[in-house]
Amino acid sequence: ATGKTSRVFFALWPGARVARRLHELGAEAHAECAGRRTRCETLHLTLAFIGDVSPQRLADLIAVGNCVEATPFTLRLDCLGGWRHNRIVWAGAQICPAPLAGLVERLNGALEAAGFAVERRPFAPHVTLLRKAHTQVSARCVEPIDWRVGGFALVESLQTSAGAHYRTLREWRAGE
Ligand code: 2AM
Repeated sequence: ATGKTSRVFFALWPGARVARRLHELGAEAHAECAGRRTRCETLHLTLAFIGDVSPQRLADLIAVGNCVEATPFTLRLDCLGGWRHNRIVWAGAQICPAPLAGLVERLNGALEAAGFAVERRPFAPHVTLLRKAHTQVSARCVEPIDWRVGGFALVESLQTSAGAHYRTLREWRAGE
C-alpha cells in the first residue's frame, strides 16, 4: 500500500455548450448574491460523493462503474435555488428524469454492495454555481438549459490555492 488517497465522486460533466450556459447563469446569480463562482470547466452534477479512498478502493469504484447500466437522457435545468446551510447557489431541475433517478439508485446500490457509505438523503440533482454566497438567491424558474447526458464519470477532486481542480479518472458511456 502506498497510503496515497484520492478524493473522488461520480458525476455528470456537461459539454462546452451547456457549461457555457450554466456559467452565464452563474454570472446572473453572482450579480444578485456575490460569492465565488464555479469556473466554467469545473461545472458538474454530483451523482454520488465518495470522499477519500485508497488506490485499492479506487479499483473497486471502477468495478462499480463497470457494472452500472446507464441510458441516455435529457436533463432540463430550469431553476435557480440555494441552500442556507452551506451558502451555495445552484442550477436545478424541476423534474428529475427517471433514467437519472435510476442511475443514481443503481450506483448507490452497487456502492453499498461494495461496502461504500452511501447518501441516505433523497437525491437532489444540482449544479453548484456559487459558493460562499453573501445573500440568499430568490428561488425561481429560468430559461431552460437542455443537457443531453450520454454518460457518467468517476472524478478526482484536487484542492489547490486557486480552488478545486478536477480530473476525470474514468468515463462510462450510456447505452453501451
Ligand atoms: P456541492 O457542489 O453541493 O458542494 C465535489 O466536491 C462534489 O462533491 C461537489 O459537487 C459537492 O457538492 C460534492 N460534495 C462534496 N462534499 C460532499 C459531501 N460531504 N456530501 C455530498 N456531496 C459532497
